[in-house]
Amino acid sequence: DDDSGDGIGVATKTRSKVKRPGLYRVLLLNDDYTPMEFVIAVLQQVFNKNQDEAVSITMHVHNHGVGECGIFPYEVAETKVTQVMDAAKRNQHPLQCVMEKQ
Ligand code: NFA
Repeated sequence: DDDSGDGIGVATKTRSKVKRPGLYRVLLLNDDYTPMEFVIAVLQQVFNKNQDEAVSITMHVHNHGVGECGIFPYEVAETKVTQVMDAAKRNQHPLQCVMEKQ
């Protein structure tokens, strides 16, 4: 920057703008093998859904191929995706969980 105003300075520009994390939608993807009961349990344990909400989301994913579990700041979304993928791997289910910028 030309901070001194002498016309000399590298071409950089500092920004005072605050860095906000942005929101991410966490999605579950359907597959033919993961048991319904496992998906319902994951939705209750990772996404704090009650039984009715968990069943509703599970059936939506089952019938439509994809469904939303929630919308979170980047690091929260990333943690939840990891928790789902780790639980699926531990139990040898092919369940997939992804995040996308809102
Ligand atoms: N389609 C799976 C089955 O019929 C259930 C399922 C629902 C899997 C939602 C993944 C996500 N067992």
